[in-house]
Amino acid sequence: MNAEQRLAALRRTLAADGLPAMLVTGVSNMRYLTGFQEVFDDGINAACLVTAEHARFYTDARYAEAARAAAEGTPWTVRGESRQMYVEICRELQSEGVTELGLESSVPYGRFKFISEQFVGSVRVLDGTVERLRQVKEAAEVERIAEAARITDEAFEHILGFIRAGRTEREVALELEFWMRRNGSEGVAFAPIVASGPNSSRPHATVTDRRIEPGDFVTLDFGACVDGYRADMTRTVAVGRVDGEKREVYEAVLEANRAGIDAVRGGVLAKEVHEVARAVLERAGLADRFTHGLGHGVGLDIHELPTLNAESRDQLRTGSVVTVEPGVYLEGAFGVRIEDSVVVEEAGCRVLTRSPKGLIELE
Ligand SMILES: [Mn+2]
Repeated sequence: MNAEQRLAALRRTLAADGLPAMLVTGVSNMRYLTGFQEVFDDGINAACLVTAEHARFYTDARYAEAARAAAEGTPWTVRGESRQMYVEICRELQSEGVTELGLESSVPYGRFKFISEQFVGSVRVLDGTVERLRQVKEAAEVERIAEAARITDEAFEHILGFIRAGRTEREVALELEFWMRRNGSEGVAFAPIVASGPNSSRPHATVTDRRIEPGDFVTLDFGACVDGYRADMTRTVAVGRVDGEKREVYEAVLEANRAGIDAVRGGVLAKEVHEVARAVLERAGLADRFTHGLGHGVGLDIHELPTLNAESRDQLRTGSVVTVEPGVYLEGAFGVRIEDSVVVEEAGCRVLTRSPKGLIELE
């Protein structure tokens, strides 16, 4: 991880915006900027202050030792003693003569209010600044996502032998999670979705105790996580034989997934890729049942830039990792979604999730 390059890129952005300092508080943004390993957990209390001269990581005593170890050899200075982090931040900014500060809108309101009152100067909300830097991945970041995708593929192969009529969605989700964690995933990229039968018509169904029945589609949307980097994949499998309508919908979604992947390349507009996949479903008479965007960037967060949907103004950039995930949802009946994570390349893309996509009918 190259903390120097990432800091330099942020400083260029701040200089272009005429801003002398920025306080970064989003956990994934802090993780990205510092490159620290083995410091961040879900409950971390920390803030990164970046000025033209300084890069300071503020945290409390619970994280200070780990942060100091991680900061060795990086441009970051760790402040870990203060019981009142934001008092110290405001005092230091003032002593350095900083009169304008950029904040992320994700900063908790109580802290925003405190800074607004204590900081002697003006405060500006700068959203998406670090997120835009994160959009294009370094080779080492892509490697981690690829490794997460590899574990995800192996988990899929494993779970095919576990799914059968009579198992509950919760049992399948637990087995997926357990298998991934035992095989190198740190936690999971997100709580796995296991949606069976009529539940599969809900794109982000929550896991239930429903027992899988013969003739069901089961949608599995899940991913592993390696050094903070996530993979995202969805497969829909049949349990037993499925009828003609289910097959037709499955084939249409698969064709849309393949067409979307074929349309990904550096420089293309994200909305054009969405449209290519949507057009396939339109020809199948299913476009009105494709109710979400085609995909999203993935990395330290499961949903990040760029956004692939009809309204997006994003352009796909070489080095981004994005998902391609068309779905068709017939309320009360069933749904099908097929999703892959791909790296954008100059003339196309490289698919990281390699699990089979032809219709699988489990015994
Ligand atoms: Mn996704």
